[in-house]
Amino acid sequence: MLIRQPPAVPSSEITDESVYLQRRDFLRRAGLAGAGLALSPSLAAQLTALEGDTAPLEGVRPSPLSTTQPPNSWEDITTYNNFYEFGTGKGDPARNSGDFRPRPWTVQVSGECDKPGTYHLEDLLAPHALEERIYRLRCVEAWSMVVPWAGIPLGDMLKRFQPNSRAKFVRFKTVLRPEEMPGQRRSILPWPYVEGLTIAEAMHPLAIMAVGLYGRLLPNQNGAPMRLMVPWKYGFKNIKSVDSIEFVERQPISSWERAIPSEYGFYANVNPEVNHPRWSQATERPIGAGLFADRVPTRMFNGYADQVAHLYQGLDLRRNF
Ligand SMILES: Nc1nc2c(c(=O)[nH]1)N[C@H]1C(S)=C(S)[C@@H](COP(=O)(O)O)O[C@H]1N2
Ligand SMILES: [Mo]
Repeated sequence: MLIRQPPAVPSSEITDESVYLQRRDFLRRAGLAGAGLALSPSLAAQLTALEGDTAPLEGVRPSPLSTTQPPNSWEDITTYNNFYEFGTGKGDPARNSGDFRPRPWTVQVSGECDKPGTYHLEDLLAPHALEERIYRLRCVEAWSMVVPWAGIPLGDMLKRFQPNSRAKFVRFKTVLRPEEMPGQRRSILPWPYVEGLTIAEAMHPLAIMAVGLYGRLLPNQNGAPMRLMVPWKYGFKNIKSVDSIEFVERQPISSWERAIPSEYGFYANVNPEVNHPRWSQATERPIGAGLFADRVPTRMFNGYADQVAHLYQGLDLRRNF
């Protein structure tokens, strides 16, 4: 039985989920949600210097963009994963990612922008406040979870690279390290994993780069040290362990589109009316609800339609799936 409880943290420091949730509710009731604690340089250093994959983070502020739905457990979120670089089984990423080294970490920024370069992760994060974003996650395989991420708005990070007028899309890439990622030694997918967004999607306030989970550093199996989280799209858009950000003029081709173009489109917005060629997308199975729990209806844009539908006005979402 695999329990991924944080290693090497004194038990006095371990924030158990219920305490964590109480503290969050307290902060919300106390109206501290808007108190903008900027990410301190020490915290920025912490993010890259700490050994161990789940050290606690400080100064994570609640966000009004979070759902009030109860999050899944740490156990669910860290042992039921898709991260094919570590194998295709749901338990493989937790089991096989122990040798992955997410610190120190650099990100290559290139393409249509005025500030390209190689950036240390701590420098990318330092100017920003870490926010908690509790989001629904809907996998294209028709299961779902609710996850309390910690991260920064993607748009705020991207603006600092000063994209120019030719930057119509952003292309993200996962690190290529077959020596640390056993799945990359087999041709399960075209490696490295690539994903993309339109600039308008990337600048949307709901889109974040997550660096934490449950107030702790992101575990390897969830995409350490930094992964995308765009909650109105199917899970596979949320590329993990990002080491490259490229501003491009043409729509990038994602790994899933390249592998199976008839099944996976570029947009991949959650849409209960457009079925996967091999299964219905009308309902989903909430993870953690128990073996005999009912499936629940899937919502347009995963329930975020009020915030994001305007991005797709005039686009035929059946053809552009
Ligand atoms: N690099 C990479 N990113 C990835 C994947 C992957 O296999 N490789 N799987 C995707 C899929 S299908 C899903 S559902 C989510 C799962 O994120 P989680 O394991 O943190 O819940 O990650 C996405 N990001
Ligand atoms: Mo997924």
